[in-house]
Amino acid sequence: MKRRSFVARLMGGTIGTGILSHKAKSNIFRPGNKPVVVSTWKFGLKANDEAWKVLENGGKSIDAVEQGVKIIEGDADNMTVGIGGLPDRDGHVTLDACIMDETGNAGSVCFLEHIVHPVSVARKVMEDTPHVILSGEGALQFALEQGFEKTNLLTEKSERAWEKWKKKSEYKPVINIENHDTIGMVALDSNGDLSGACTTSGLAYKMHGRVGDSPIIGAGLYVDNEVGAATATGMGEAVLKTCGTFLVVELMRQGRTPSEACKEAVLRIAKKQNYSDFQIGFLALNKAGESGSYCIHPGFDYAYRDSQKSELINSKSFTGKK
Ligand code: SD4
Repeated sequence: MKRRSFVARLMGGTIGTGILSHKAKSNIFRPGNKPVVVSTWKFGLKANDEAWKVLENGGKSIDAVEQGVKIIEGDADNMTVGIGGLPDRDGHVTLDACIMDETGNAGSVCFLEHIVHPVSVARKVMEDTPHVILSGEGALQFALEQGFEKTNLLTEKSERAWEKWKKKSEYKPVINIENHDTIGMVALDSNGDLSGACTTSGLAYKMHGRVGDSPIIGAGLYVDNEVGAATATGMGEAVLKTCGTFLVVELMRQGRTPSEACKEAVLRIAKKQNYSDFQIGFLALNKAGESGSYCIHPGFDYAYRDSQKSELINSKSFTGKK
């Protein structure tokens, strides 16, 4: 983006031309609503509350998103993120997480066992290693070296669910049930900087070794501090094949609002893949603090918080035709 046109849009002006003027709203990048935090699904409300403690005190978005999603990772009653997550088909709870800051720096862990807060390990990968992704045994070794504790993540509740599943051993993720509930969070702080985090136990009863979209930069999460940030939830394979959140952010760069960008990314998936039996939800926040989402099937919602309100917003969907 040329500096002049970007600055013009920051000012709410209309100097930007060419591709940027396509569908551009003149105020899309007007610095306005900040701080603000959004996150996927209903449990995002309490994650946002935690993130808000950082944001309302003028803290950084990277700290806010880490603190926010950790609340869900540490909740053993929740069966889709962190401790208590449903295992793979062999009975292992394997976690995926990533984090990305306003400088474009990123860290990720995948196929990680025995650690309650993979997002914090991902942050250590980002800050203390020359790498972006550590996986499996190597990620665990790194976490233990960093002082994280080894914990049994398979709770009695998850083990009972797995034993029940094993009787039929059918791998058919149920829309909005077994393929939902990754927490993806993106935030804009009072300094105007964007960051994001995404963490999950992945699809229940996946093959051992399977890694989804959630720890992959550009798939489950992407942040570009000039433009906006996006996160994804749902069937990771479909998001991976379309570089989902990278696409959403690039569409915002071209002038789409967050909702329009999420919708276009869903349409790309729906055009190429048989979407009847899986859900995808995209959630985006732009540099102006405007948020939006879109999903394939009805049932996805996201949690919103700014200085005025905290609310759950029901997403428009492709098959719901709202
Ligand atoms: C995955 N995208 O592992 C994750 C699952 C998910 O809400 O988002 N569930 O494919």
